[in-house]
Amino acid sequence: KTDGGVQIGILGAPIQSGQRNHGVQFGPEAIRKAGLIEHLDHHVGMTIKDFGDVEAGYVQGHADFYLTGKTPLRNPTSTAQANSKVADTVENILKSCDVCLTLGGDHSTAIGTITGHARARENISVLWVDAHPDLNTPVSSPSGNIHGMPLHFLMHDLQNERLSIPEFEWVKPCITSSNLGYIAIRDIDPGEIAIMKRYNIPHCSIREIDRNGIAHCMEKILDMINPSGNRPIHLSFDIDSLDPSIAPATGTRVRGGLTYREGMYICEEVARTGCLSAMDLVEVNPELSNFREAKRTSEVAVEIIKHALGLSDTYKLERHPQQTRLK
Ligand code: 5AB
Ligand code: MN
Ligand code: MN
Ligand code: MN
Repeated sequence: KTDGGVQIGILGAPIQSGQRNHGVQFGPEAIRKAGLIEHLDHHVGMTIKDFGDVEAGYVQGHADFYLTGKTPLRNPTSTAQANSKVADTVENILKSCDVCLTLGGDHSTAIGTITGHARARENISVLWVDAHPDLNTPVSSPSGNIHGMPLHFLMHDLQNERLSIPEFEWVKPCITSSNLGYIAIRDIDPGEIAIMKRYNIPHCSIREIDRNGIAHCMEKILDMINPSGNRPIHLSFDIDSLDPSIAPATGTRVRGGLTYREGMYICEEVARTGCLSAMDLVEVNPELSNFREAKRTSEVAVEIIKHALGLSDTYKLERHPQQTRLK
């Protein structure tokens, strides 16, 4: 580790097996092509190290996991194997870097990134920015898609809902309902609502943002998941949290999302905590829209990342002079 300030490690996780749209595996490439590295490089007090892409090794036709009377779980083997590599790589990156940024890929990637983060740092908190809570169990899932289930694998409270799915044995619970917080959720399945209520999971739905404003919501949610302000924060940003008019190139668009500024404000407030230690930017699928919309979505993804890393001009303008670093 050099003393050149904050070290940011970047990893691509071109995982697609957690859902059924072709193209999300090109997310890392699209975000890089939109100029990610160029935008992050050459900032005083920040060093960038690109670790390339994890070998996702998608095997088409890997057996689904059948459940009686239910939609089968899709591609569990590919998803588990790729995520195991993501977990090892994130853990390793965090040995030499202050922050690990992972580019998805679908949101099943968070199984790997959060596991790796929790192995490398104690007491992490997760801020989940998404239209969806991604808290389904294989039984509650309406789709069988693992990108809608990553958190049920990881939460201590939900371990009794886990099925013994081959290849997932390495995934150990590492978060509880008091260190997970949601913001921008608006498309929530019945099983997810039940779990959120049962375990009192902190959240600010899009409706609460309508009512109280983004500034109040960010204050509330950060206070709940990081009360003494010293926990390493894992920011898991699903691009579908943003309104589809801003980020159209994604697989599960839900109307009525975050405005551009609300999305950026969330990230600026995370930067302001000085606690960001891992970030996922997931679900950019450049094949689900025309070229211009895909390019626009990737450019917004780059902006989201810049804001979370404290590189927005609006944040710099109000920042205290000695706060030149993330941590
Ligand atoms: B995403 C849905 N809840 O489980 C399900 O994009 C959608 O990572 C999940 O948030 C969306 O299939 C997963 C209906
Ligand atoms: Mn998601
Ligand atoms: Mn989503
Ligand atoms: Mn989605």
